Amino acid sequence: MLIKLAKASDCKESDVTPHASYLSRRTFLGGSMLALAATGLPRLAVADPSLYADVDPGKSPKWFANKLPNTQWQAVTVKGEAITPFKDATHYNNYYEFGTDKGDPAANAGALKTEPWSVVIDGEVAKPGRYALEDFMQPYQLQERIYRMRCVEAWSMVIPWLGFPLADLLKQVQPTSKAKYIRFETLNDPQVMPGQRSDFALIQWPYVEGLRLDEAMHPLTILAVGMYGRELPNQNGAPLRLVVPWKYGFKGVKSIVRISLVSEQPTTTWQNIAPDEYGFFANVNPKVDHPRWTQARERRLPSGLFSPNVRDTQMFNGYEEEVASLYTGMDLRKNY
Ligand SMILES: Nc1nc2c(c(=O)[nH]1)N[C@H]1C(S)=C(S)[C@@H](COP(=O)(O)O)O[C@H]1N2
Ligand SMILES: [Mo]
Repeated sequence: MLIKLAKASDCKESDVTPHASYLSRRTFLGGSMLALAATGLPRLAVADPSLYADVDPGKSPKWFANKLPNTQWQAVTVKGEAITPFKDATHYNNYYEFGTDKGDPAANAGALKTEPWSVVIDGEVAKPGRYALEDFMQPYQLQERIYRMRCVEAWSMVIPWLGFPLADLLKQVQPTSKAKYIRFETLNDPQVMPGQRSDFALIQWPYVEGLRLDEAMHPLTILAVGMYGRELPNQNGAPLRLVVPWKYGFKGVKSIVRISLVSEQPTTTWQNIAPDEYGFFANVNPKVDHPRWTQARERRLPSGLFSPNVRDTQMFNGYEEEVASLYTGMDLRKNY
């Protein structure tokens, strides 16, 4: 039996999640798109890589293992949609710093050293600073969020992330009244990132992305450090990446080294390259086509020649109920 969950926007978040409240907190996650398996089914250890087929458990750092939600839980998923196999999620990637072919990030990102790692918080905040990743993560317990991910190129996946709400970080660092947007930067290191050395010179590194502050505060917006019950593989943006499930995948900036609160809308990487094709908002919208292809449908991975696995794209990637109110009165055709 499946139980429908409350809307994500019904959730009231507290800064830190004690283990005991983890299960009850899951209930806000769902909206119409998540379902909670009822009691009676076998209970599984949370965020256990063995839950997912063919997962290489990796060797997560100690701080990571200590943050796994260790309460017994019941499986939560995107209702009626299978989780994408780990192999596809880790071998069909966009991470142009490591090359533009889908297999390049898996082949090249192994050279990225994610320990030690530090994150700078600056701009319009009461508490700026530079943090070692484990200190940065100290206040947060990891939550598992199983989200659809829709790339602007019209393919999609369903990925079980491990992360925490970006809103919780913002509560810690305290944006000033001048902060209207948040800006993220990926590591810039041509020595380990062959894509930054190549003649794909259209991109001005580092990769930059941003959100309006209310989008950043939305309970569905998370910073992820893991997926499939383990730490993020490098090609997926280790050790820290943004996940905004109602937006095209390019908003999900990888390997973050800097988070800035700013008063003006930041210029973002893809907007800078082709402003008529990639907007700042980049909300998934089947009614607003890309100038060169339709956005009405998507290929859900795994997708092959004989079973392309094509499905209709949903408004706001299926999270309309939760996020539509962020855009009331906005022309989504102009603000693509
Ligand atoms: N730094 C950086 N972040 C990035 C990209 C990139 O090229 N560089 N590609 C984006 C795009 S287009 C997508 S679809 C997602 C892909 O995430 P995945 O490879 O984990 O599926 O990462 C996004 N984040
Ligand atoms: Mo993408």
